[in-house]
Amino acid sequence: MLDVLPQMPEDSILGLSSACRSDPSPNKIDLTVGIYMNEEGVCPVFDAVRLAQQSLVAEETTKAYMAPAGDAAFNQGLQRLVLGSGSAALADARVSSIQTPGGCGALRIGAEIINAAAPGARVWVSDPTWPVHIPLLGSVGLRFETYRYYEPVSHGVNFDGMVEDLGRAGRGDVVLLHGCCHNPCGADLTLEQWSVIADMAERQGFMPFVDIAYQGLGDGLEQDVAGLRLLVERLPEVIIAASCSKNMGLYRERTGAALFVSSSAENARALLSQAQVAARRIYSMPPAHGALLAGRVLADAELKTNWEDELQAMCWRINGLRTSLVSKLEQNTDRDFGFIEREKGMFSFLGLTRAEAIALREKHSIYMLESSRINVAGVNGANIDYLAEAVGAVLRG
Ligand code: PLP
Ligand code: TYF
Repeated sequence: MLDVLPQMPEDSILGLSSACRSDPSPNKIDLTVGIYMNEEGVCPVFDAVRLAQQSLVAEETTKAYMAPAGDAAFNQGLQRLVLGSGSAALADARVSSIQTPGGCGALRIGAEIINAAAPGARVWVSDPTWPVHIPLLGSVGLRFETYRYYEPVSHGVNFDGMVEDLGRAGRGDVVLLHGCCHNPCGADLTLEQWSVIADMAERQGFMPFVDIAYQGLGDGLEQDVAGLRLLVERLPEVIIAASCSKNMGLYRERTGAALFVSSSAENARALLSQAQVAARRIYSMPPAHGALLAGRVLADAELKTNWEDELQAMCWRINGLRTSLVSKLEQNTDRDFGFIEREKGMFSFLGLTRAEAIALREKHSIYMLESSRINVAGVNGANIDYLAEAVGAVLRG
C-alpha cells in the first residue's frame, strides 16, 4: 500500500541549509534558514532562558500532560507582550489564547478556526509571502488570493497595489499580514499604512490574521507590534499567530500561541474551546518545555529585563549588519543597496537574479535562497568582505 508514495523534494529553505552543511569549502556562508546567529556564527541560548531552564529543571516535579490550552503563565505573558498590558481588549477579556507548537502550530490552529467559522474562506496573502503559509493554511481547506506587496524595482512596498487588491476583500475574507520583519522581503508597512488597512477592514468587513514571528528583531519589542495593536484597538476580530522561536531563541522547543481577539468575552471563550477541539484533532496537548521557560522569563521581572536587553542587542546587531552590508556591497559593485538599511528583521532580497544566486552558491559556496533572500544575521565580521567581493564578482559576470 505505501509503496505508491514517491520521494518528495526537500523543503526549499531547509534543503539549501543542509546542502551548505555538507559543502567542504572553508569559506562557505549559510544565509538560508531564518535563525539568529551571533558574531561567531552560533545560534545562542538566551541567558535568561538558560537561567529559567536551570530553575525549571531543579523544581519540575512532573511530566504529566499540559492542560489543553497550555501553560497559563505563558499565555498571559504572551498576551501582554503582544497586545500590551494596557490593551482594552485584554481588560474586557475579549482575548483568549492557546499555546501551540511554534508559530506554525498557531497558524494552523488559526486556519482551523477560520475554516470552522467559514469553510473554504478566502485568505489574502502577500506577494510574496513565506512559502510555508500555503501548506499550513491550504491543507485545512482555505483558499488563497494574492495581494501585491513587494516591488522589486523600488525594493519597497507597493502600497497602492496592495490597497487596490485588498479593495476586493470583503466580509468573510481573511487578510494574512506579517506583523513585522516581513518574510521574505523585510519591507514593512508604516504605521500610517497599518491605519489605512484598519480603515479598510472596518469598512469592508474582512478579518486580519497577523503572523508575528519576529517581535523585537525589527525596531524593538513595542515598535514591532504597533501596527498589530492598532488593528486590535479598532477592529472587533483579529487572529494572531505568535512565535517565541526567534525572539526567545526557542526554535526547537516549538513555542508559540494563537491569540483570538473577538467582539465579546463570551465569544473569546467559545473560540478557545474551538481551538482546543482543533488541537485535539491534530496533536492534543502542546509541548511543555519551551512554554514553561518562556512563561518563567515573562513572569519574572529580573529575567524579563535580562531577556529584553539581550534581544535588543541582537536587534541592534542586525541593524548594524544592514548598515555595514550596504557600504561593503556598494564598495564592490556599482549598485545602490541602500534599501537593505531600510528593511527590517532577518531577511532582505539582495535583488539578484536566480542565476546569480546559484552562481554565488556554486562558485563561492555562499548559500542564499534562489530568490536572493538572505538571512542578514548570518553575516559577520569574518565573512562580510568575502560575501561582498563574491557578489561583486558575480554581478560583473
Ligand atoms: N511565520 C513566519 C513568517 C516565519 O518566518 C516563521 C518561522 O520562522 C514562523 C511563522 C513560525 O515559526 P515557528 O513555528 O518556528 O515558531
Ligand atoms: O523562513 C525561514 O527561514 C524560517 C525558518 O519549513 C523555517 O521561517 C524555514 C522553513 C520551514 C520552517 C521554518
